[in-house]
Amino acid sequence: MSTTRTPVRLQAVSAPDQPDVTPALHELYRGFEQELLVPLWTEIGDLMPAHPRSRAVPHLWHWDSLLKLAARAGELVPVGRGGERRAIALANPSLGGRPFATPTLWAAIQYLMPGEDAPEHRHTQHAFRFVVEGSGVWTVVDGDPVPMNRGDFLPQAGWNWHAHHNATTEPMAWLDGLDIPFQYVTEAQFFEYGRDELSAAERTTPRRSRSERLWGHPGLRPLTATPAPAGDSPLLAYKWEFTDAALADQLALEAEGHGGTVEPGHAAVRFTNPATGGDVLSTIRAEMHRITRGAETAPVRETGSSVYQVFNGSGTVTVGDTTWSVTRGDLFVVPSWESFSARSEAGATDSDSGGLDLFRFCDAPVFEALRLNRTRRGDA
Ligand code: 1HN
Repeated sequence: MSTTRTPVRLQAVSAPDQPDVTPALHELYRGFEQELLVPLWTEIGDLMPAHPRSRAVPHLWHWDSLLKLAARAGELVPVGRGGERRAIALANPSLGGRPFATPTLWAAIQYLMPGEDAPEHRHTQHAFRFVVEGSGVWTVVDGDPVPMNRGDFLPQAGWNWHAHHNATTEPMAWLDGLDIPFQYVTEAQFFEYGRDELSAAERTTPRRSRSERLWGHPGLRPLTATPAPAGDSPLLAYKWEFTDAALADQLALEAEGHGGTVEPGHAAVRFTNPATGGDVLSTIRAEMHRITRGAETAPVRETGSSVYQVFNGSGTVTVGDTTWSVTRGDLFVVPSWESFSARSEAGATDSDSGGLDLFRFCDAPVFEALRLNRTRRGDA
């Protein structure tokens, strides 16, 4: 492997706490450069900021623009071995053109044409699919075909074999979230190709996957001889009907005076591992929030970054100093320690829930495991 040596460049500066810039000081700094040394006193402000200053910026992508480009890619670019997936990633404008929505999270629109197959492979990166519209694709995870329909959340833990198969006559698009940028800095990634063709049994299209039949019963842990895999969720799909009912029940309880919501007019659920109650993936947290028409959430800052997708309804969201109007499918990024709030309003798209439904994923499990998580509620 060839290595390129990045020169160290140091600038002697005059500052109240620094010695005068003399020829001797210049010579000391040239000595540091030659030996590839950097003194702390020139770097400390950047290395140890008083609070997080994300390299990422808040940004919004409109779903209708993404969908048009993905559909055009469907006409022009085949899917197959090598490229593996027709996935088009959100590139945060301040992350150097890399396909990184935030410093830790990948988010992409994936598009599969009628009858197409995305070939089997596996990787250490943890992933999920979230379906904002459409149906007709089955994702096959370790041989288990799992249907994907609007509102469904499908975790895809690292190192499982997976392929996708569009069994219908319509194209389908969905959101992919992965921890690719995080794993990139860990330098612990592995990837393998699987089989080129799925078996006939794997190309069937059952209404429920085997994983849902075993693990998808609320509060009931199967006493199965098949042990739950360590860590990641054994449940491969969280169907919209259950998510929707949970949110509707929270708001109904609140209306009846029995609490249940996060704050007035704001219901929320987290997708969890039914075997442990913990996060659905070891590096990614996923949640669905419902804000009733006219309600507004209190601003919250958190360490770690999030990506949101509007699932239902319209409204405005404020990230740091920026406020956007958003509608179904739109995606936006909340960088670390930027405050976030959302308001539900009548807008361009009808809402089947009567409010603003926001799907959110974030890197909180990593921050919690490392005890780097911090939250601040309110305007401060
Ligand atoms: C991948 O395997 C999928 O399986 C989606 O659908 C996006 C982005 C980079 C690398 C692998 C998928 C991906 C990916």
